[in-house]
This record gives sequence, structure tokens and C-alpha cells, in this order.
Amino acid sequence: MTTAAPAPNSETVPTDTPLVGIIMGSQSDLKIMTAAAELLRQFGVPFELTLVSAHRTPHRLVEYAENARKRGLRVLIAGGGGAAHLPGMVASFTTLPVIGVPINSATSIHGLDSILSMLQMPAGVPVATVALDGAANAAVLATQILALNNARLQDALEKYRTSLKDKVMRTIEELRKGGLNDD
Ligand code: RP5
Repeated sequence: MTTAAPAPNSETVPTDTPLVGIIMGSQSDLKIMTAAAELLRQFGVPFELTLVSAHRTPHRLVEYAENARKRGLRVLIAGGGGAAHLPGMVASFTTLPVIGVPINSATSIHGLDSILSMLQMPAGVPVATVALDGAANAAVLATQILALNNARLQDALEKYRTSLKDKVMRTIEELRKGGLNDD
């Protein structure tokens, strides 16, 4: 009887192996989805970014989703607008966590179409849907998943949270100096 090798985790996979796959339905989604790439780069999470369209390249979708785990990917971030079927269909071909980013695309009815397409998944095949155009939060969530067994990423997330707090505190201080807040 052969014993299957243990699945690599975020600490055993070589650091140059992408752990997060960022995919999106169209080049028009790039302007939103680059926020996820920028944040993952800031956290030091290896990622890849490419286009996979549920409707225009359906066979590529199947191939990407079915091979994602064996290529070393651990979390998928999928963005789409309009009839945003990409995250849901990807989730149906893999048991990796899939984070969906509904996009307010030019063709959409203010993004409500994307949100509803992505959100209402059937029981058993979830997509963790973030806010409309919420690519940055998708990157934070992906990093939180990877940080479950990675102390360096936990540290990076703590520092990020501190930077958010510091920004608020700086603004409060500026308001105080300007006489607009006398807390
Ligand atoms: C979706 O349709 C894409 O994710 C995009 O948000 C939207 C519009 O695509 P384009 O017509 O701009 O390529 O599949």
C-alpha cells in the first residue's frame, strides 16, 4: 500500500511557488483586482495573476481549477462582473477555499448582478464573497487563511492592522490640532 505524501502547507511549499491564484473574467477587471496583488506583495505572499473566463474560456476554467491544488496553490481569489459565474464554477471543481470579488463592471447594473451571482451558492459549494470591488479584503482574507500555520504572515497581518489603526489616530490628531475635535 502506498502512503500519499502529506499536502504541503504554506510553510513547506518553496516561497517562490504561488500560494494564491488571482483570477478574473476579463482584462476590464484588472483595475479592481490589482489591489489584491498589491496587498499580497506587501504581505510577502507568493501569488499568480491571470485571466480565466467562465463564459469565454470555459475549458481553461476547468483546467485551472482542477490543477490548482497540485500546482501548490492554497487559496483562490476570483473576480468577476455581470453574470459573475467564475468563482462559483471554480469552487465546483476544487476544494481549495475560493474567495469571490464581485465587480461593478461597466456592463453591470451597478454591481448588484455580480453580488447576487456570486453570493447565492448552493449548500456544500461555498464562495467567500467580499464586498463589491473588495479585492483588498480578498487578499487580507487569503493571507489570514495562510497565516493559520505561518508565523511570519501572522506578524505581517498584525503590522497591517496596526498601520490601519495608526492612520485613524493620525487623522484624529490632525482634527484635534485643527480645533475640529476637542476630545
Ligand atoms: C465578466 O463580464 C467580467 O468579469 C467582466 O467584469 C464583465 C465584462 O467583461 P468585458 O466585456 O469588459 O470583457 O465576465
